[in-house]
Amino acid sequence: PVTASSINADDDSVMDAVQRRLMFEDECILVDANDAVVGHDTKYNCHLMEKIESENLLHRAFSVFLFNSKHELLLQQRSSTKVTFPLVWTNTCCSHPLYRESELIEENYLGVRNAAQRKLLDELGIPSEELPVDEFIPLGRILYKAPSDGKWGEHELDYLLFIVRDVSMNPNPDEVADVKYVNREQLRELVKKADAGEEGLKLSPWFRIVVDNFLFKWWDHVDQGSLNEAADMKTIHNL
Ligand code: DMA
Ligand code: MN
Repeated sequence: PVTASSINADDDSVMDAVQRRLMFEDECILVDANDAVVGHDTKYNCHLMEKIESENLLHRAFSVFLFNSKHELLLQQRSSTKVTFPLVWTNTCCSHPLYRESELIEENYLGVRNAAQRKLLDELGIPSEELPVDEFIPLGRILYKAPSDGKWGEHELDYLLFIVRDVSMNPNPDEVADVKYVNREQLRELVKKADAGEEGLKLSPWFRIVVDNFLFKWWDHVDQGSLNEAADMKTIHNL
């Protein structure tokens, strides 16, 4: 569908001011395919498809999957002002650990956990006290590339973090258009609708990769309280 964002996807002058600031302020961590840090670059450069291809830029990211005590998964719809993947439905929260000391810590995945705590506050208004960093359970890493609209896209090494907690929320409209908790059946329905192109419903490519490859089996571990057994932080899944 032709949307304001797809028409304007290549024109920086119409980029939302909040998102533009983040594009230049956020300094992403560049990694190689084994997740070794090789440098850093702006969020802007890291998401330009042309640079991704010509310089083989790959950056570190994280995706949080938050479940409540009923073991429903919290989804968000990205705001219309996001530069990449506006208005798509996706997992609870995604972003990038930044090139700063607190988010580069590799021991116990503390850097990505710190970044997750920061962005869950920023995007969803979840108080950090409600999300102790040691409760994020890293389950795996995926490497993927996905074009968005126009000149933009993703090429990420993405840490998948699960957390089971009842939280309070106050979504930030600059980041989030809508939120909802879903059970397995409701998620399956959503995937069906997205596949059928119903109601203009779209899912993010990285969420879809996780749904198709890992989510339902890891959901069983949420139910069984055995997430630690599901974790495999050695493999980087190239998907
Ligand atoms: C980037 O998410 C991370 C993944 C896993 C796609 P994002 O575009 O929501 O990042 P940010 O919230 O920093 O704009
Ligand atoms: Mn990214």
